Amino acid sequence: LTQDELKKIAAYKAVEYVESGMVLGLGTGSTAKHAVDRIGELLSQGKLKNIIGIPTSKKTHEQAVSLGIPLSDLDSHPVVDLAIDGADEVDPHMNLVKGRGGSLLREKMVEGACKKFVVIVDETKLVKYVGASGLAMPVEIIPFCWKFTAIRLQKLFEYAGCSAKLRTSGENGDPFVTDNGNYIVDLYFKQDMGDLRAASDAILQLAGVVEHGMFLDMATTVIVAGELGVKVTDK
Ligand code: DER
Repeated sequence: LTQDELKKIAAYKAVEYVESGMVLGLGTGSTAKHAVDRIGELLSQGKLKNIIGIPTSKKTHEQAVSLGIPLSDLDSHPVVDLAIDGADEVDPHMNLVKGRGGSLLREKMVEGACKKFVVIVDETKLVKYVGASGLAMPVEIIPFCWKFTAIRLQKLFEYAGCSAKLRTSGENGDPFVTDNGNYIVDLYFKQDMGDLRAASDAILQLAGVVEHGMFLDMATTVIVAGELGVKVTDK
């Protein structure tokens, strides 16, 4: 099975939790895309009715519009019944790294407002500890004096061998700009950060930081699709 086929299997399994009448958080990324497609399909077949989608990015908003999924926002629906979204890393405590697609802020707002948050991943996303993949742990920051903020983030995690890099988009090397008009500094770790809650608090205390990509104690269910089958873990 290809990685994308595994993503699709996890996504379809998650959509089994969707009931008619729900307000749904619609995730962002290549795995969540399959879940949104599936919801659109069930709606068009009349197997799901009266769904309201709360998209976690402009990209997902466009996908949902093209599928005819009725959409709204957190102002109109401050409580969301269920969110389905992917993740870049899942640790053994169901802590996540998200945001490698750049949508972490709206994802965290929507998923923080959910009664249930179902995470869908293929098995390559499982890690021993957050940051262990050596891939980015994103931090959304305001553009003003981004270098000042990036250096302070790097210093914060010197003990974990952290390096901070401004995310650029395209070949011209311009800074990547999020849906919210902010920049992203990607943090790369060589060792375990240790106490993630303390790390989260330290990041958010830096003036100029908007949000980070660690989703701690937020997932209620994790669905992992692997070569040997699908594994569902509840909090
Ligand atoms: O950017 C994000 O938060 C995405 O949900 C990411 O975490 C997972 O993206 P993928 O499903 O394309 O791997």
